[in-house]
Amino acid sequence: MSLEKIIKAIKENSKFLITSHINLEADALGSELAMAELLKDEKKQVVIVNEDKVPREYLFLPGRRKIKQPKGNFDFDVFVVLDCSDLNRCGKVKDLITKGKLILNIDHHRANKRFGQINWLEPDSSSCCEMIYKLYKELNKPIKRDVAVLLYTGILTDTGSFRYPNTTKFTHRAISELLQFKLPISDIYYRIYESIPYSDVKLISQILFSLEKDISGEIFYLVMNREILKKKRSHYDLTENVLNFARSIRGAKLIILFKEIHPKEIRVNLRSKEGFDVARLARFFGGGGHRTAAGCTINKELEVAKNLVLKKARELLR
Ligand SMILES: [Mn+2]
Repeated sequence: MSLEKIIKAIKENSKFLITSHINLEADALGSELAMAELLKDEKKQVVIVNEDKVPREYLFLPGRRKIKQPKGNFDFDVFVVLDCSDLNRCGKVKDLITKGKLILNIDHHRANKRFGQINWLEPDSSSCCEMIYKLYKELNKPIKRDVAVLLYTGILTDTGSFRYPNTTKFTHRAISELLQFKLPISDIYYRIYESIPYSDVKLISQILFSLEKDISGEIFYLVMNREILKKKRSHYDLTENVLNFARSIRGAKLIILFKEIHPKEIRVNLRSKEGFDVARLARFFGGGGHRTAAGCTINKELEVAKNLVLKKARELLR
């Protein structure tokens, strides 16, 4: 089993570099930091390297100060990639891999590209943090309070606060154990979801103003154009916010956000409700993701990209 192979690789090696995907969020950070603690407990040498800085809303995560950026040399034998479906999603950190390094790929994305020598993939796990929790259990390692905060936060965000279908009885059992520490759950929620800068709330209102209903009546879409993106000052993720809001529309099966990154580079974010598989739609345009959350990039003008995606979406919805 691949989990056993991961454990073997941990036991047999001594220097580890941990990384995750760009656009850092709680599951990436939580699993990196919890994994680092586990390896340190095994008396290993560990460094976490990310291309991105830790976003403001996650500055409360214990241990985040130790995270480095990909500058200079790092001494390691094993390259541990967490919560990352594709090695390219590691950004510049990928360039640190040299010949002879062992790559461990630990992930829960269904479309994972199996880029590691050892691939421990659990598409039915709610989050990578849930997998790291399993690793602690498998190694019989006690979970300390700081690690509980990390794992809780990653599971919280990847399950959409325990409401997505990836939430299982195993998830709740894990959470129940983590909550033995009386974690500051309200404070964690507040820091992540209720600390939006005023200027971003104004931008959200502009994006929501663009909301349209497709002729199918089941597809709703929004546009974040150049004008809005240029006004963006903070690192707060508007995408998640507007998509979550649009998901709450009665009768919505598919939500699409078109982001005009450049005049001919349109990032398309997809969310679904009631079973529509958005990963399939994303793959058609060279992207990927989960059944309920996926994305792709189309190198065409906004209106062209919009029409292409909507046409294909209607086709798949039928
Ligand atoms: Mn994740």
